[in-house]
Amino acid sequence: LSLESRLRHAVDHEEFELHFQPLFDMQGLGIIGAEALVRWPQEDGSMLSPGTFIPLAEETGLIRTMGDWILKTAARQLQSWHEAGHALKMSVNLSLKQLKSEEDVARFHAIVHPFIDPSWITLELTESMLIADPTAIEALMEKLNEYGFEIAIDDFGTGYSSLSRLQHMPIQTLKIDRSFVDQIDPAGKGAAMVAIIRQMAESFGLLTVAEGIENEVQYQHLLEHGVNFGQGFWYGRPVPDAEFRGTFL
Ligand code: G
Ligand code: G
Ligand code: MN
Ligand code: NA
Repeated sequence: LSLESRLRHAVDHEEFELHFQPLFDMQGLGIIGAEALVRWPQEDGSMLSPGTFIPLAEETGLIRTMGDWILKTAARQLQSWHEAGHALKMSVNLSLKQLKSEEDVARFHAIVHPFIDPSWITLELTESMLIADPTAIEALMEKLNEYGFEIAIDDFGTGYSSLSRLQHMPIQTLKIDRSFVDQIDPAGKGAAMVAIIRQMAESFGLLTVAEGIENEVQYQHLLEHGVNFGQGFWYGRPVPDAEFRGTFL
């Protein structure tokens, strides 16, 4: 069977899982939320990561049905954490193909609101999604905000978005790309990029998340630069719900 027909079958039968990676407040060290990351369990017990099937899901359009399931499952998970007394936020990645019209925005709201108020959900759009048709995407982001969803720009610093446009975009958070965190060595250029993005975020009135924090040197450096939130293997890897609760809640 081709990967595409297996993927189609998996979408029809909802054969995916979500893993959750914790997000921490840099100052307080407390957990403030999680990012939902999709996984595809295989018959041999292995787990395919999204890099191997999201591009195909995007090409085939399957990402739309898959994305609805991801959003619903993330919202239901968040409801269950909230019911257990953990007031966390949830970040969910979106592909450009999932966000084509106002109907998509209304559907996202209809999917989420039976479980949780959309203001607990942050939708992550990559910087590259802003480039093709910034006027259209900006209007849809405004609609998302109207329904209560927050918006974060993922992989920020790698995508050549127009800074003058970014300044006026209805977004709340910049996620500093992992590649800049990787380069942190107090004298290196990675540090300069972190400082620049942080300062820009501040003057645009945006919060910052540093992704891919793998050690304490990076953490300290990001803290000193005033980055608001952190995520990475140093805090915790993406894990299934049971392990997430056992480890972080
Ligand atoms: O989890 P992993 O590091 O393998 O993720 C690889 C890529 O897949 C990341 O860029 C991530 O944003 C993307 N990804 C993970 N989960 C989802 C999802 O639910 N929807 C979309 N569109 N992309 C996702
Ligand atoms: O593109 P996006 O930011 O959505 O990608 C998220 C992916 O990054 C997750 O699939 C996760 O596995 C990966 N990731 C998260 N933290 C780290 C980290 O500290 N180091 C590395 N190498 N990858 C990470
Ligand atoms: Mn992401
Ligand atoms: Na990223």
